[in-house]
Amino acid sequence: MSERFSFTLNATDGAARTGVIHTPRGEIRTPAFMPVGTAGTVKAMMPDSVRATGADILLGNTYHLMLRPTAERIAALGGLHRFMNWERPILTDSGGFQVMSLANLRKLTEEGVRFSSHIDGSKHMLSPERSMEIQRLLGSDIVMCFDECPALPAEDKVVAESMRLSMRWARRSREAFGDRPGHALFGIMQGGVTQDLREESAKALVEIGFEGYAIGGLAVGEGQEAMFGVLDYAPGFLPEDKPRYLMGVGKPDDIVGAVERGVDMMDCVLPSRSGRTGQGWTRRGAVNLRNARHRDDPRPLDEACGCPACRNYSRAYLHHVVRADEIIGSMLLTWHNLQYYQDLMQGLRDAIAAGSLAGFVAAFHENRARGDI
Ligand code: PRF
Ligand code: ZN
Repeated sequence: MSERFSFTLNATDGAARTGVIHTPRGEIRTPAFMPVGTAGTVKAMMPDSVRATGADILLGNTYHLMLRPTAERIAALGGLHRFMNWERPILTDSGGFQVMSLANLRKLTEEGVRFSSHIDGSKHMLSPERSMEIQRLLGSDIVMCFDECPALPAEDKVVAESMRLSMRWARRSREAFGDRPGHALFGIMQGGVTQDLREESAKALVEIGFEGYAIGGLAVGEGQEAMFGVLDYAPGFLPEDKPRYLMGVGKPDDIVGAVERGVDMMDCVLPSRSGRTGQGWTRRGAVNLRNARHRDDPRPLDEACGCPACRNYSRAYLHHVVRADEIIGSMLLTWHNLQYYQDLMQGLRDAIAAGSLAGFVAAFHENRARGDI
């Protein structure tokens, strides 16, 4: 294993790319989907099971872990990897985005954000410097810059001011991160759905210099068409030889569209969260297992899936445990959904390597148009 962080691009097909991110904790095959492990756990999954679905990397959250159990406590116990028993790479988000959606009494200044905890009301502060310190204490392999993400729609002036603040914070993040071989710092592009602002943001980040670049500020209310509109040009503003990460995306068709446009990494709570509400994602689209039509159905959720939910149980059983609020319902559907997402990523990687992405994407959409079984 290489002791440094690097990215190898292996093949392209149109704007889409496939490659490998090398880290001292293992390789990340791209395009990669990162399951979300917000509070030191991918809810309803054991780490070995998450790995068994094909995940190379997890996402963790500065905001949640700083509040509970605290970054200092995790550091004293040997870091987040050991604490949660996941020895492979972890990417941590920087906290600003979660403060804005979860915390109370937020006060934003040039320095950073003061806020009170959504858990117990206690007062806290996050700044570029404090976020870098927390992500270092956690032992994160891929650290995200501290940024601000405005909700859309918003006025151009508001989006521009917010983006420029995020770029000043990106420089402070780079300086506070320092030199940490084997660990990477990713910049985050902002600028809403305005091309000039996206370009200005990309230039500012590239001038500072990062090991990878995220596209932030999307999937925040603009809709898929507008998001794809930005993804038609935004990846092209970023260096070809560095990974590109689209933050907080998305549904399977968002993922396919983003990969077609040159995105290498993504994360989303959707497969795990919707698994806990009885929703299963399959090649034929979303299936609600609560629906009475599954009550007597002996067939698996998805014939083509190798996960334990599909190998060992009927739709009738899944319907029963979901309706009865049994914990195994959340466990099985989360596993299935994460398996479906990782199988989709493997399909995309293989298709890009074979130069057959267009055919793969056409089949993906045809299957979904046919509907569930
Ligand atoms: N910034 C950060 N985290 C994020 C986002 C962002 O813009 C998004 C937007 N989809 C999700 N998570 N730091
Ligand atoms: Zn399955």
